[in-house]
Amino acid sequence: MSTKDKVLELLQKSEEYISGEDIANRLGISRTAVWKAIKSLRDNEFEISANTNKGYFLNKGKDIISVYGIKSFLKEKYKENPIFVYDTIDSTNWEAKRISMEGAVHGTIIVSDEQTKGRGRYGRAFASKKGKGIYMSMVLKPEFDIYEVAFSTIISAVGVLRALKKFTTEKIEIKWVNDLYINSKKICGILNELVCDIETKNIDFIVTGIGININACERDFDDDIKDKASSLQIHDFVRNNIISEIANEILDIFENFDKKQILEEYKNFQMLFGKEIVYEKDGEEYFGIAEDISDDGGLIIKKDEGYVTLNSGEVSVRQK
Ligand code: BTX
Repeated sequence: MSTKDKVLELLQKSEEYISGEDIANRLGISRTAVWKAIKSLRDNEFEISANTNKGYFLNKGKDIISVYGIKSFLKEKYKENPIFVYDTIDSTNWEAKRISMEGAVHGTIIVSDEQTKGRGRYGRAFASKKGKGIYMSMVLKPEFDIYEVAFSTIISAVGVLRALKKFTTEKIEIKWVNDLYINSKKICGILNELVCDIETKNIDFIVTGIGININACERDFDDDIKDKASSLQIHDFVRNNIISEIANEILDIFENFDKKQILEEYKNFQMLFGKEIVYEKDGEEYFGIAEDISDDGGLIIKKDEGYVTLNSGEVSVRQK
């Protein structure tokens, strides 16, 4: 971790001014090194106030997503992971796939303040307005068997949920497969994409794309999603911190993969259990009660005539 990153980490975590001397002592560096780090951070658009008596204070209100900022909250073991930050981009998932084709490593993080072509599932769009959310993708290269790949979906939902719970006291639920909801409204969508070798059945890479509405309010959503979308509605936040926590959690799960525990957590936060739902199969609409999750992540639905398991597709609560 560079001196600049260490100084930024201290400033990000501090609620008040810290003197140059204090920073120097805590990091075991000279006052000149502190000053150089502050200058370099300011060159990178960080707004750092200086007061001759009190020292330095990072203006967190600006909430700029930055490589240094993300790095400062990453666990030590992930601090060298490549991070790419954009002001605007078509889609972070596209970018993740582009750089993966050129050899991006496991744990690479791509974030943008805005997406012009944010993608959802089945070719749908994901609204990604500037400054209103987090739009990030991670390149993952797990040593999974291709048949276990559905688990990446479960891991990402649990990882994001674990991270977001640190920033809100609201109850967050998972809507199968991996959307996150608060008060029955979607606050986060996750799009997992896979590139694999059909011949060898080897996974080349998975791209996990995560879109979270952070501080968007009703007027920030277009008419078509106003009624069904919401946000974390937090105001005192640092997106760099949230992004890092998500990456920390997802990478930790992959590192110590405990299938049983993750599945249990995934089940505990399901929103649809016990509810009558509508699902589609071969162009027909069906109904049933969402009851459980199978060992490979499918949704088990109870019907009058028995049980069916959905392994993919779209479900919604039946409106009567
Ligand atoms: P999805 O197809 O389930 O979600 C898209 C649907 O959700 C839309 O059809 C619309 O009804 C609704 N929707 C659109 N935008 C929003 C929003 N901001 N909040 C709530 N609901 C919305 C879910 O697909 C997966 C989305 C992944 C998005 C991330 S962002 C980073 C990465 N890059 C990228 O292009 N996609 C992923």
